[in-house]
Order: sequence, then C-alpha cells, then structure tokens
Amino acid sequence: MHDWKSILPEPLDGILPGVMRGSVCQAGGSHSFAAKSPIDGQPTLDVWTATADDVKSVVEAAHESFLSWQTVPAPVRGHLVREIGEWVRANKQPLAEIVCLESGKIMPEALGEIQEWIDVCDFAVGLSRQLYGKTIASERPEHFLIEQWHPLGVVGVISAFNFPAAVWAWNAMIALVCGDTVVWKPSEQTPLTALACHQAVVAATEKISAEIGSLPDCLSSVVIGGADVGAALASNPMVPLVSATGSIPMGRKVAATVGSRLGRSLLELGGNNAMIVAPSADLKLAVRAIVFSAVGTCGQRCTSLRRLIVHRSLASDLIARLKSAYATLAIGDPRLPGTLVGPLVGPNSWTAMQQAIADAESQGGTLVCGGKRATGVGDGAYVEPAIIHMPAQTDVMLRETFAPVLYVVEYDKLDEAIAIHNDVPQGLSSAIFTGDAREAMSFIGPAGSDCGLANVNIGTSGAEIGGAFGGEKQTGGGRESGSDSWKQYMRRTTCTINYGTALPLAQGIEFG
Ligand code: UN1
Repeated sequence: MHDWKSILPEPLDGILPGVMRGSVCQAGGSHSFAAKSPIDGQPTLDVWTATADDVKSVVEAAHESFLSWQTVPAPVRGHLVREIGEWVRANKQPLAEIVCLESGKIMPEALGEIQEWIDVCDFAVGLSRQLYGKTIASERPEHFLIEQWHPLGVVGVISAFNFPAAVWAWNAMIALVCGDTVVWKPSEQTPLTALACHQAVVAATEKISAEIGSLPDCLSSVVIGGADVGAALASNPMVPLVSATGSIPMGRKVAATVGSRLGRSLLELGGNNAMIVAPSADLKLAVRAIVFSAVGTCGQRCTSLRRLIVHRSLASDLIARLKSAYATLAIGDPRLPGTLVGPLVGPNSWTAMQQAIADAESQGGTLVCGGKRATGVGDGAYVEPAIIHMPAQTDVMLRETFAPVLYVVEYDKLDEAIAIHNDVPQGLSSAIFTGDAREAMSFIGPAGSDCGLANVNIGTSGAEIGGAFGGEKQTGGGRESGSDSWKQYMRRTTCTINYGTALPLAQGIEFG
C-alpha cells in the first residue's frame, strides 16, 4: 500500500479540516468525528464538521469566484480540468486506497471508480470546446435567432458513500468547464475521500494559476457534515442547482427544499434494477454479468442487480449455475488481492439485509444460498450474498435493499416479463439477455424497459461515463455525466437579432 495519508490536506490541531474553501483549510464547527472504516469497524482519521454558517460563507465565496470564472473562456476552463485529470492519473493508487478504506469496495473497483474520474476529465476537456448552441430560422426577414449557453452559478453537490469520488467528479468536472463553481457535501462516511479529491483541484488550480495568471480562489469547496449541512446547501438561494445522489427519502427532502425556492435539482436516487433472461440467452455470459451486477460493491451500487426475471424453461439451470458461482466468491478484506466481496458499509445494512430475507421468506420465497454472516474475516459487516427464489414479484421486491440480495422470479411470455420489470417505483438500470433481435429491440423500445439505462447482453451496473446517467420515476429523473447532461449546469438564452432597417413584429402583428 502507498502512503495515502500524504495526499490529504494538513491537519489543523491534529484534526483534518471540515471546510475546504478553495485552497484554504478551515476547522469548521465545534466538534470533530472519525468515520468508521467498513473494513474493520475502526475509526479512520479525525475530521472537523462544518456548520450551517460555514456553508453560508463558503457559498458566498463560491459565488464571488463564479462572477469571474464565468468570463474565463470555456477552453481555458478545460485546461484546468485537464490538469486535474493529470493529477488524478498520477495519484490513482492512493486515491483508490482511500476509497477502499472508507467505502469498503474492493481495490479493483476502487481503481475503476478513480478511472471514471479520469475519463470524465477527458470528456469535460473535449466538451469545453463543444458547448454548442443552435442557430434557428427566424420567421422575420433580416433577423437572426440563436441559442447560447452561459454558466449557471454555484452548483451544490451532495454525494453518497458508495461512489465517494466518481459522483462528485461527474458533476464537478462538467460544472467547472461549464463555468460554474462547486460546493460539495460528501457522505459523512467518506470525508477523507472528499478531502483527497479536493487536493486535485487545489494542485491543478495552483499550477494553472502559475501558467496563465491567477484563477479565482473558490472554484471548488468541500463542507463536511450531516443532514444539517446538506439542508443549508439545498436552501441557499445562491445555489441555482443542487445535484443530489442518495436515498429516495433524502432526495424528497432536497427536491422539496430546492423546489420551494424554485431552484433546480438534479436527482439520482435509488434503483431497483432487473435483468430479463430469455430462452435464447448465452447463459455463460449471463452468469458473469449477473454475478458482477448483483455482488459487485457488495450489492451497494445504485445500479446493482436486485431482480432476475428468468424464462421458466431456464430457471432451474440458471439458478444452479448461479449457486455454484456464488459458492466460489472470495469474501473478505477488500484491500487484499483476490477478494471479490468486501463488507457492507455498516451494521444497519446487515440488519436491512436480514429483514429483506425474512420478509422474502414470509412472502413465499426460498433461500437458494447465502444470507449469513461470513465468518473468519474480521470485524466488519461481511456477508454471504444471497439468492432467493420467489413465487412472484411480492412487496419485498418493490423496495431497494442496499445489500447483495438477488430475487429470482419466472416468466412465460416477454410481455409478462416486461410488465414485472416495470412494476416497481424506481427506474434506474435494466438489462435483457437474449439472442433474439426482436426481443432486444422490444426491450429497449418505447413499450419496453421504463428505466434511464436499458442494456442488452450486459449487466445493470458499470455504466460508462460517456452516456447520460440517471433514471426515471422515484430515481428522480436527473441525468449526470456524459451526452448532453452538461446543459443542466448552464442557462440558455435565446437571442433574436434584427440586422435590418425595419421592425417587423413576430406572428405578423400590426401595431399602430
Ligand atoms: C451509483 O451507484 O451511484 O454504473 C453510481 C455504475 C457506475 C456508477 C454507479 N458507473 O455502476
């Protein structure tokens, strides 16, 4: 292991800062805390927490910086993001180690998360020269109608423990090239990751300032704390956009607070992702995809596979293959090579997993395998991923349990499978395994999957950054990362320019 502590900011009185206002560390509020690592339940390093007043002053400083950042040409803003990407490339290993320590995900997945950050930097740099508006045909002679995209303001980012770096990066790297400044409230579980990520912005800002003259101080800031800190960010009228990732109850609160002041919110909330396995599926590929999607990150991705809808003719074969694959899973310390399943984030997740299994059994389900506490692997919440064969899609399957529990139901006709698939409150990710082009196209067509992500012959998790990421229904409707998600971080102006000598009115109106 590297010395990951070396990429954290200097402690203040032995405690890490709770507020990073640009490059300035501040203690923040009156108390400090240390998150517990899911790996062994032991506290990590002490960090100060921010208060609502800290959030207010950080947002004011971010707004001040926005006023000059918005006028910096977008390709120059891209230059900063390129430099951030270079720093992340150079520090990929220690960054991944901190992600692993705080979230409990295995090292290959932690490295993959940092790779998403590098990828989104590359994407954002290209985007910095492609923030295109349209030219529109005017109905009037000698008139010119165009659309422009301008920077929006301070973007608030609220992120969850399971992707403690990438989700901020999807938002922040795009927001920065769009000319916005960012204030980030990370999960209380992952403050060290946030402080380490922030060092990338500090280092890149220093380097680019030395090259091209000083950049504004507070392009990106971090405020560490709990729900009160999130609420202070969501309610601040100087924050035109709040992007929040996490649970549905959290998203409801953020949406209500931001909505009450008519701000914009971008929500990426829970998923309840399913895969249909059709008779023509390549079962070897399907098994690999199912195991990675259901068990990866210990079932704690928004995109994790939770429901398997299998054609009745394959069910017993597929379940048997999954049972054997699950029996070989290496469960244990996520830092060790070879481990595939790390711990749950904490004891509450274990309670939720047990409750889900008990509910499923009381609703007619049969436990195929797993569901027990894994033994001999340390003090974290290490569990055996579970598969439960259900007689039908019952209530327990309508809720997202953030743990590796996979429910299996059977179907006879594709229409029935799609109906089961869509009959849940959430709508993030989905997949079908089939060799039949008609089935595949029906699934991704308008009457198919109602999710934001619809995949064919791959699993539900592990989306690339180039596409727009997010989902429908209670998932919140937001889209982050690639494609044209950038438009949410900007404001649009429609400009009509008259270059003639007359003043014709639109709609042919004669006035006087
Ligand atoms: C999340 O769980 O919040 O598609 C994000 C994936 C990852 C992102 C997951 N690229 O699984």
